[in-house]
Amino acid sequence: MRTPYLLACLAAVGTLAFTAVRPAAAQIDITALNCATSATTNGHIAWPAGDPIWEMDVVRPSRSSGLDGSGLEILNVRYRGRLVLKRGHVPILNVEYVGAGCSCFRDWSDSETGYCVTPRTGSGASAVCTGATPSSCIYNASPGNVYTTCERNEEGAAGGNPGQFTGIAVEDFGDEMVMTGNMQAGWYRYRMKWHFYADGRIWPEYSYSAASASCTNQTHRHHAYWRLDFDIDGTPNNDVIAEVNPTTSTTTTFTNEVQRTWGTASDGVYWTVRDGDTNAGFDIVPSAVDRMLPIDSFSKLDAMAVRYVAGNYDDGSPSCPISPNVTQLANNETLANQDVVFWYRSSALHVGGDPWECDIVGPSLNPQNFVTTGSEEEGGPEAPADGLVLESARPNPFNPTTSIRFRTAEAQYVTVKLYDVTGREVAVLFEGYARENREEIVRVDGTALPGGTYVVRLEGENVQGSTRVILLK
Ligand SMILES: [Cu+2]
Repeated sequence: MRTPYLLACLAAVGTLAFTAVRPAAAQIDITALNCATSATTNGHIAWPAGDPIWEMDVVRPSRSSGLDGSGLEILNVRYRGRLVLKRGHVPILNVEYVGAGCSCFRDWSDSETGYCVTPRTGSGASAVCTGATPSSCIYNASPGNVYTTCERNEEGAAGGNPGQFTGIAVEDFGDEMVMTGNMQAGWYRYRMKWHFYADGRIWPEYSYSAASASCTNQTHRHHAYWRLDFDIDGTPNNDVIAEVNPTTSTTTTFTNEVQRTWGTASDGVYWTVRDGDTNAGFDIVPSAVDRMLPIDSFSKLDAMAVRYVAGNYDDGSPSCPISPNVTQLANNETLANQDVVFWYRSSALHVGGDPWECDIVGPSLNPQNFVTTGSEEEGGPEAPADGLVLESARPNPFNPTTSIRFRTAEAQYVTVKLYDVTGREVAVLFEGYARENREEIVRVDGTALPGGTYVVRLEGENVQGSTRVILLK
């Protein structure tokens, strides 16, 4: 049985499934650029240029709000002209050590470190940026040129700053616009990205990497707390947050402030935020890696629905763990007809002895009920094939692995294969029974493949689709 709700989901997400790749020319408008150290916002970004799907004000990490900064901060985010987020950022960032001697640290997110945004030669420890370092605090980089400590670590190099650029890099990948900030706190290098897709999805991404030190070589847990101040459709006092458990078919609307956990991973718990008038909003879906670390006495919560209080961006604590004062944010006040804020924890387990690992986390924000008319779609994404949501790979470009999510409206047998540009089949990525409207994740492992563009093609009994991935080596 498909419910109207699920149909609405498919309609909203489906428009993004088969987006035409836009030309690689500069398609991002950067205006109101203000790099002064007194600036409260550093610039306005519109993408694609001319007829933007996404618009927002951005703040570089060194200017970000909160006690310890909050990373690459976005303000006044509009999707197809409609306000969705008043503010998005990460005001709380903790590291928790499993072994003795290092305990835990509250890290800061307002110290930027250099990275590469221009073409580079070599890789890993020998990677070198070529050309002059852009002087602007917001730079429109050619897609694929953003190279931070995370990528460097993944290529086996020890920590270090791979370039001199600080500030915000923006890239246009055709069906996706990505903004990047790169930060440093002690031994750690934190990369924060916002991915905005033509189909309305948002992927807030956090990546944890490090330099080698006695503590970073111990097993530890990273916890970033996203603060998402939704003001869907510009009416701040009528957004509604709910929790959905698809396994028990339960939807719980939060009438009062609350701290929550996603519970058993197989339950697939996620959260929704909707405008009380238009019902437009987002599903906030944890990624599998986010779910790897359940809450404990240190991390406290997976999600939290609270009332907006001006300037109240964190738990008021300069040190770890999460202050008991965080409960003052969620102390059972009513959420009815209030401006609501959603908090979400993205965490990663960083296993000792592998300090060069870069752990990439973050939920998926999937748009719902942003009904688009035919005229709005002209020149935009192609119409979706019936009954299939095939998302773009993330990350993309990638090295060495990436993943792609899909759902079919009806249960059916599905194969997903990887082809090279000549059409030669390279790998079978998925072969099996896809359940009715349940997300499946397909992994692409490029370890043994040459760099280049590949096509991922899905064939079902009554659906088909494809998406492109770029392996950078
Ligand atoms: Cu780590």
